[in-house]
Amino acid sequence: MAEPERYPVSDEWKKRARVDAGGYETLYGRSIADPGSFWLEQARRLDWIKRPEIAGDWSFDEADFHIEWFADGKLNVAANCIDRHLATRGDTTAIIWEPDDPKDSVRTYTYRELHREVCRFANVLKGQGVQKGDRVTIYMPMIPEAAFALLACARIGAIHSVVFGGFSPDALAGRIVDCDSAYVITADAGRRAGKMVPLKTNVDKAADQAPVLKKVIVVQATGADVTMKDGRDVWYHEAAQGVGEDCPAEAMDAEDPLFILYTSGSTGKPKGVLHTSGGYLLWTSLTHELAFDYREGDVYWCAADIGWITGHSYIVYGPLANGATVVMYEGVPNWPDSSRIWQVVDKHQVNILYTAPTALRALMADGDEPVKKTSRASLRVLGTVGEPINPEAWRWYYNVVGDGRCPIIDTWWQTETGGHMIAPLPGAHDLKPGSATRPMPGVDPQILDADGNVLTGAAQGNLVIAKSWPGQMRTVWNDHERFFQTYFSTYPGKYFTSDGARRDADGDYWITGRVDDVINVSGHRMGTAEVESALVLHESVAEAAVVGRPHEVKGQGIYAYVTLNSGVEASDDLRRTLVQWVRDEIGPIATPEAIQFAPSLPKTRSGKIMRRILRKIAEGDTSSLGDTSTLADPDVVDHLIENGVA
Ligand code: 6R9
Repeated sequence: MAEPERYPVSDEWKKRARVDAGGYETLYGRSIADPGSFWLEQARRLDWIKRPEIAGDWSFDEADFHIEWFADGKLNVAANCIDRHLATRGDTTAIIWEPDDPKDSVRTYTYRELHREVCRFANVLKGQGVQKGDRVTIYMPMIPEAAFALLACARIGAIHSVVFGGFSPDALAGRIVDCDSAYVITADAGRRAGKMVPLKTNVDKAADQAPVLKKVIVVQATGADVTMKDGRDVWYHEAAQGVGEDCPAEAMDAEDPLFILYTSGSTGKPKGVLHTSGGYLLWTSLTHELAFDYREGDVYWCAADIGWITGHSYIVYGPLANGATVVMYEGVPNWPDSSRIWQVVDKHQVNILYTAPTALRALMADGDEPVKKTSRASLRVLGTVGEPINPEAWRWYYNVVGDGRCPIIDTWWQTETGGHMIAPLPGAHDLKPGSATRPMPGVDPQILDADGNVLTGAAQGNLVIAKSWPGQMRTVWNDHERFFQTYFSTYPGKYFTSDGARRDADGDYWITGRVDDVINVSGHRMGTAEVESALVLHESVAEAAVVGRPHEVKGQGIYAYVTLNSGVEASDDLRRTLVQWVRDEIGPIATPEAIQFAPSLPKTRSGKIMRRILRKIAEGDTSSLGDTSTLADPDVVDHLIENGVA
């Protein structure tokens, strides 16, 4: 293989690096050789009510399966993100909120103001009956109140479950019911790219399927007309009148739950990933500082949505724990025009920008001019997350956006990992477009072959993590057995990531993508099984099989094979109906790119759908279908090839 393109650490970065190449080796070496003392020392970066004396206590073995970090410690996550900064940074800006429409006003909150807002929000929640340990569903647009809501839950020890505002009422209802959440926090509506998202109306529809729901707290964000149900719905601004501006922070055990976040897997309905308090906060705070070389006074912008793990860990918890000034953006990168994101960078003098390859590819398609007409001189570090970044997008980010000055920090991690797992540290690692390079302290990645043999040196295979780390998820809500089965049964004693990876001769990691039936659409995880279940719910559909196929901007698009019930006529109308049906069932992110009607699907004699073949046909690559002799009816394949959707 040709020597990969390499971008060595610049002289300037060698000088300014917080952790240089040698420093990384020392740090990483200690974290692996002596994790106990390493992590107890790291734990000092947090403010503990009771400082822990034990670090990790865990076993991935079935007989003794348990994961705990800092279990004897007590802290409050919100107090770590707010109160402890008041003495030194009370007047520092915590949140700069940039509205969807550039003509609307920016809102800013200092740490002192954030304290007041979060305390009031917490008191409103208490006033509505929320108690420690209760689940609170948050279905919000990207407005400051969304961050207040998360932190208010953390302050009183309630467990938040954020549901992305783009999910449908059905998807929302499923998530409310799964974690028995009696409370929903929402807004009248949200704004995105000049359009209104009817959040409250969606909650009303979800409520019909979620009898457990008792109270809906509604933030007035747009003035949109909504109906309020007596006894159930409460306006936030009314409930907040007269509540106290101080609310004591609950002393939580390090292992008390902080939040649940639903994510797609290869089978079944979405899993409620549970993160706890101490280890998660330590992990997000440490990785935010290391990966982005975060410095006091930096303006930091993570352009994700709070509905995803990236928003939890790197808009709210990590940066606020570090006392950062965080830009929170309501809109999308390319509205009103494709210069918007760079204009926001200039407007707020952003130093660190963190976004997704899919956004970069969409912007890249509009050329360099919208970028070049802005200054971007404030930028120092550029991060990326969500999917493998293709070298073209990487180079564009580096050369055009960063003018060749800013290291690209390609961060590989998952909802399950809480924070960054593999990423270069600016100033420590040479960069290679498409490589996430090196593990974070304490992360012990291994590449395994299908039989579970550990491969050494340059190798390609399945990526596992051999040791626990503080930010690891602790369970699947209400289904600890599923937690073990999903992540620890494939390769006993190891956490299986479901990603494939390659390690090159320098020891740098390259993530090759999911090896399970999860599709990555615009950096968002979508289970093929979820889309299939939505399709077969339609009265015309007998059977469905969904695969991913490469998409220029989204990374992957959803391609669905649909077998209709007998007597139902295939038509373009029905195709449109089914696309809309899936959007209504799950949400716009699950929109199928293509639907191919198939009289039958290729199956093995035991009835298993041969997805490998379906993937190839969807990609239009029919020259190498491999062995089709095990199919029950090999003729099916010819029909599918002839009728493939371009
Ligand atoms: C943080 C987040 C996780 C999946 C993960 C992998 C893919 C994320 C990546 C990446 C290559 C990167 N992924 N970051 N692949 N390079 N830098 O995205 O969490 O939504 O749970 O998705 O995303 O396939 O397994 P989540």
